[in-house]
Amino acid sequence: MAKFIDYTNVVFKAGDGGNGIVSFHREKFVDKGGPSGGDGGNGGSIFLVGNSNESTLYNFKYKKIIKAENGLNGESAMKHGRNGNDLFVDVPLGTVVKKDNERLGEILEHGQSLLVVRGGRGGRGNAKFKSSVNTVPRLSENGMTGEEFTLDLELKVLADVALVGYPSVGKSTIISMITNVKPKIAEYHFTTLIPNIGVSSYKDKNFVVADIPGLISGAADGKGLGHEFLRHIERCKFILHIIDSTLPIEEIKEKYDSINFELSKYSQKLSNLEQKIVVNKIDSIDKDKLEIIKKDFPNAILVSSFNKDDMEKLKSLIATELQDKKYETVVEEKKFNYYRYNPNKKEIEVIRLSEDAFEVRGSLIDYWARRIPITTDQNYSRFRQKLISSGIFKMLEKQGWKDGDSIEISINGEIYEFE
Ligand SMILES: Nc1nc2c(ncn2[C@@H]2O[C@H](COP(=O)(O)OP(=O)(O)OP(=O)(O)O)[C@@H](O)[C@H]2O)c(=O)[nH]1
Ligand SMILES: [Mg+2]
Repeated sequence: MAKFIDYTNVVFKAGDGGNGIVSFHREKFVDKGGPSGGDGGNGGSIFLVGNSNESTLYNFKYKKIIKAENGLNGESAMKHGRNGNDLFVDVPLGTVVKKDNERLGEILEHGQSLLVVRGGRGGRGNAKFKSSVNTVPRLSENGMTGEEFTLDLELKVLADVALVGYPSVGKSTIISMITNVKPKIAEYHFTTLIPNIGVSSYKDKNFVVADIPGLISGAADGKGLGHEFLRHIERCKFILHIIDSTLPIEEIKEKYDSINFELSKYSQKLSNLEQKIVVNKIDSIDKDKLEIIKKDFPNAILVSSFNKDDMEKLKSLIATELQDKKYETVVEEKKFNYYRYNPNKKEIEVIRLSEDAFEVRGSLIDYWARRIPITTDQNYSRFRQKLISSGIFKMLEKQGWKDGDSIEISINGEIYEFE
């Protein structure tokens, strides 16, 4: 059986944009054609997509880097480079996506998608730079790097209702009777090691039921198994608290209280969650015991999980309870957009390295250094122009540089010489 993986981190790398190129029409007997360098393709972006057939994050246990395709470079004859394909990665419903502890979004529905990294924009080819003043443009742009983030994926199982209780009270038996899952059932404690999630239906309503491993006293502090899974049931709309009627009445009460204590100790949310009490195994107790239990738990529903009618009753109760309960969740979807630079002019920094060498830092400068390949004189002039309008030469003057003196500027680890 696949392990239940409910937390992982993965590197998502969107595709880089392809470069635009410089090229000119070349036809036989035609001396000089116009510019014909095509644009680079956009890099592929990555989306997470909710898939109700996935139940764990197991797929990401070994696959730690997920990459989308790069855009291809432009070609001559105005050929646009192919865009990198976007990548759609299936995740189970209930997957919460975080970056540096900030929540990017959450997948709640089958088919719902969340953009996690944006592909880099392709660069323009020289055909795009043709103008009345520059009919022979030797200008082009490189594609931008696609976004790359390490994201935390956290699965909070999305069940409508959770079966909660001590080990061996019959939780797995109940889920096997009311849903499509067939978990292991046995008399010994801790038969269930990872949650079982099943889909049930009553009349035309479908709902998802979770059976989590049995809880024991001390669960919230890590005793037994159930604590690991308590966070999953925080998302439920309500809890079915299952009680074993065959135990001595004092023990029943103690266990009932201790489960509630563990829930409240774990979180405010869990202790506030609405509960319905289900007293199970009534096939194995006598009338007197049944009466006592009825008195102690007047609002409980009394069932035997072996009895079909009882299980129908239970399903009907769940369906009624769920009628007007909705998940309270926030889904913040980023609007899809190829990665555009969003530079901050103010953050430019000029550091003097020596008499005639400076290091310049800042997102605007980095952007242009990456965007404009210094492969032609025109590209060089354009780059220089971008640096001038960014204001760095004024900043350099303040640091003692004189216009006309040659200067070495280091950007992104590359050295540029200007004079
Ligand atoms: N007599 C009787 N026995 C039941 C009933 N429901 C479950 N059992 C038995 O109780 C034992 C435990 O059942 P499980 O469904 O495995 O219990 P669980 O709550 O899932 O237990 P853990 O997974 O260990 O937490 C099994 O031997 C079941 O056959 C019932 O309604 N009546
Ligand atoms: Mg079980």
